[in-house]
Amino acid sequence: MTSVDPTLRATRTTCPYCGVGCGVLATPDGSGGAAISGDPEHPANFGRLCSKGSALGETLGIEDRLLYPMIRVSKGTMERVAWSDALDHIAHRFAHIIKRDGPGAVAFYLSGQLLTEDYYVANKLMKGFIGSANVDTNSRLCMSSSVAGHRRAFGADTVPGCYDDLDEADLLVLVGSNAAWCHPVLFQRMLANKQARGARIVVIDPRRTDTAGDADLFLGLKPGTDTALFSGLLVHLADTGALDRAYLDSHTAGFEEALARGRGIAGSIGATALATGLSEPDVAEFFRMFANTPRVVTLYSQGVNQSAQGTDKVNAIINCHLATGRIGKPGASPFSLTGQPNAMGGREVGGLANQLAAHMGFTPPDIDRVRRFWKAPRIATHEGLKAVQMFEAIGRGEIKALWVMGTNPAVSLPDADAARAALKKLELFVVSENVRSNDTVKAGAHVLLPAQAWGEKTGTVTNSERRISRQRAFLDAPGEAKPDWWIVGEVARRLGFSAGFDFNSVADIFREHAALSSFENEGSRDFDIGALQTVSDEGFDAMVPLQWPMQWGDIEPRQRFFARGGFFTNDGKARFVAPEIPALHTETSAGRPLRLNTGRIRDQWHTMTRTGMSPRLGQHLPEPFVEVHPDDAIRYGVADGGFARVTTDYGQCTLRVAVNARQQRGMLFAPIHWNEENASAARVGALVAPFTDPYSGQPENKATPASITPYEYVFRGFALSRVKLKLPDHLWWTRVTVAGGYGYLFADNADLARWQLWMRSAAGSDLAEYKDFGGGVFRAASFTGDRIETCLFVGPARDAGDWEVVKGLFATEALGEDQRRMLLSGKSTDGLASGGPIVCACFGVGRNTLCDAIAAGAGSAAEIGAQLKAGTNCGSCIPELKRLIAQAGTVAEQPNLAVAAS
Ligand SMILES: Nc1nc2c(c(=O)[nH]1)N[C@H]1C(S)=C(S)[C@@H](COP(=O)(O)OP(=O)(O)OC[C@H]3O[C@@H](n4cnc5c(=O)[nH]c(N)nc54)[C@H](O)[C@@H]3O)O[C@H]1N2
Ligand SMILES: Nc1nc2c(c(=O)[nH]1)N[C@H]1C(S)=C(S)[C@@H](COP(=O)(O)OP(=O)(O)OC[C@H]3O[C@@H](n4cnc5c(=O)[nH]c(N)nc54)[C@H](O)[C@@H]3O)O[C@H]1N2
Ligand code: SF4
Ligand SMILES: [Mo]
Repeated sequence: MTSVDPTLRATRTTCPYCGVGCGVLATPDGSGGAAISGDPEHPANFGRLCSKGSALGETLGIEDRLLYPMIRVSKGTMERVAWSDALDHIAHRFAHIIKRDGPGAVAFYLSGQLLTEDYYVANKLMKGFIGSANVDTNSRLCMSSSVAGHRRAFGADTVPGCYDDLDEADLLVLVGSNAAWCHPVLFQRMLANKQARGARIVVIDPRRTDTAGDADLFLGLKPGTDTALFSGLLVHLADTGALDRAYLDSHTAGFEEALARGRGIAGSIGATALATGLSEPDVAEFFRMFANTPRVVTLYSQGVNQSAQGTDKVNAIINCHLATGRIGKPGASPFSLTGQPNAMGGREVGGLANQLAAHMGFTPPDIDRVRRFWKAPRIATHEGLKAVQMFEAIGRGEIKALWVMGTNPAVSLPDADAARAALKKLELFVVSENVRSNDTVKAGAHVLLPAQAWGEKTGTVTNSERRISRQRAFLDAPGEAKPDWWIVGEVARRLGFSAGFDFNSVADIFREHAALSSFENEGSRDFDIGALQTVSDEGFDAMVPLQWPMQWGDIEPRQRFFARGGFFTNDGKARFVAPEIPALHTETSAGRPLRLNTGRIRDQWHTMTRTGMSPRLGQHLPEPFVEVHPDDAIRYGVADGGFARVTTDYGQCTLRVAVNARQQRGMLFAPIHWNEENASAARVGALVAPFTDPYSGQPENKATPASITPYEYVFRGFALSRVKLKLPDHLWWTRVTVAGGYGYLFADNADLARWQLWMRSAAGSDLAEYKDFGGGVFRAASFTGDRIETCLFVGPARDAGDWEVVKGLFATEALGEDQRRMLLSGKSTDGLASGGPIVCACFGVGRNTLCDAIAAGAGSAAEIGAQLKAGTNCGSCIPELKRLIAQAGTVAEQPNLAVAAS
């Protein structure tokens, strides 16, 4: 926890991670770093930050940054070039391919981590000037089912509620959301409501996550059965007189059909229980709670969206809110939790291939309107290819040029091996990136363009509650990094479109975007920020977080939509949607008897290009793992702490096994963060089936049929070094940033003599060594003065040395005589046991320390906080503290993942 010195001037900006959109105060330290704290005045977080936000200061280093434009000169060789050469090259190649094969042969693949202004310019170039709608974004993998569900029900992609609803609700239903880890600041807000007002919490997820820790009711349903649950709920609401007839009659259409379909899918409590695998009392309890609580917010995230029936799941949820008129009212609404910091801004500019711009679609009047506004020479007239289809078209050679900005598709797309293979076929493959190397860059980029990163770039983002906030620069951009909007604009000019891309600043772009939002609008479209089209440069610089619809002038102030109808359909009425009878794409089989669920962990962000730089964030769960139910572990012969191969029809990974009763029988869970930059065999996207939802095109990331088999390694070990190491081939490894350098956790089957040779070549021959080849042990360290330079510990399965202890010694600048002598014992010099794997990232408190305190009587998170400080800064670990307390006396369930901490 860096704290901001009040005498220094802090810059107000916004966190670059999740869609909560927390305000951040950043105070540069003058040498490239910054102190970070929460902005007490930002209405998304009122000063709070989670573990990831708190550690932002540790992610500002420029060591891995891409600093100059580069062009590939031959296989494996990139050469630095001048910006003008890189831009000329791209424009020339794009123009050539478009002329030869038409605009459909080129594509952009964008990101919800771009700023609204970047997104606007890229979308304008492709859809308005190149004339193709082949511009899609990683939001396809994230929010597109919510977008499609909103559009079907409301006639527009409108989020009806706002964060205040979380304070005012009496019932909070979380569906397919691990908010304790993924939207931690909002989750804390929900817990505060529970504490202050007694709001009850229901969590619906096949896994018992930390989010479920505080739930009054946990529904561990069978995966993919949410539509049945909410269809059953709709029937129950109808049958128990819980409908809002007045609202139904005046503001909605299609109720009877949806109800009839609901009866077909789950016509009773018993039928719902059967369809979802839940018990009848649990289903009945949930239905009763929902029916009897007018102030209910249903929050949903990737357990809903990332599904082959994601759009139907969204509508099944919205149906229940429409039927009870609980929408856009204080404390009552459906609420889509957005993933990325600017997923919403991307939707506002039309970054998806099936949107045009400013919440307009590909209808003839919208196309004509946008064409006139942009003075577009060649506007796209129909939808483009959605992400998964886009990469399939690349694979077939139909798309020949691709420009990727701000996303890492070689890791994050389903069937990621196929996506990566497709990239290699491109005639022109351009990547705008912050980092010099990632799996996508390595998939054969022809041109690399250095983009400004968080802290350097400036513009706007929109959070989950439609609030537009400024991201502001507080650091100078390193090398020749440029804003993404500038890069796209320069290519546009070179393609001959100077007139449409005459932007000198982000404020220029923002004003045009705002003007388009209100162009010929007059209330027909939800997204209207036209009042900002004349904002001055100074006004833009000083802009405070603003929620739309804007609250001024003669427009009635409001934070919410639809309490009194006013939907964006032809007749102003919302549509009930009768969901399809769910057809599972994902049937298991004898060969693939399990379902692989994938998702996130608390302290890492996606493919780890930024959070992976933070030693603090690397402590919680340092290794890629797969969670397995104890019964499945026995059945398939895998052991907690051991290794397993997870195989699907698409690929294979080797992961540490975490046996865990919070996991459902028949399901595996693996986190998505690791990739080939930081692990040998943990790129989980390669396992995922490319099944997509028929309406949204969003991939099913939560249920790929899979099998698991044990995999044995003779040796375990770790290495620590001041610089990145090249480990020997053919071992299992993962890299984690530690205080003072890099740590490598590995497992191996080769002989120890190889490690001795390797260590001598990596660290020189002036080594302190301990070897007992007979006992399977080799340890060695090199020093610079009193500081460890490189050290290596290899041993049999559970005797490689204590990773936490050695990490501590490695972080010590000057080792004492004793410490130096004791190092190779791999044990703590002062005879103390290590604190164990870190649970509280802010204060570095380990699990062993916590368990000791609990055994000694600490009975609440507050008591632990008072004794050890754990949980008293960002609060992200509080759910886990509570779990440890609840588990005391029972068998520990949390995997012991740090390699040698036995
Ligand atoms: N720490 C951290 N936070 C993040 C991110 C991150 O990378 N790291 N990324 C951000 C982004 S972009 C996103 S999109 C969000 C995602 O936030 P979440 O959606 O909360 O995260 P996930 O872990 O992807 O999945 C949520 C849950 O869906 C459950 N699930 C799987 N199948 C089903 C099902 O059929 N039904 C139901 N009801 N549940 C199911 C999973 O078990 C999982 O616990 O997180 C954001 N916040
Ligand atoms: N199996 C499985 N797959 C999934 C998911 C899942 O739950 N399961 N979740 C999906 C979801 S919801 C999401 S959002 C995606 C996320 O997946 P990705 O978008 O692929 O992941 P990131 O690591 O966020 O990639 C962002 C990249 O952009 C770079 N970058 C960051 N900021 C900027 C910038 O300002 N400009 C430029 N040019 N580059 C920048 C970063 O260095 C990084 O390489 O993964 C999806 N894939
Ligand atoms: S909850 Fe955490 S990751 Fe999300 S915006 Fe806030 S500080 Fe950033
Ligand atoms: Mo996402």
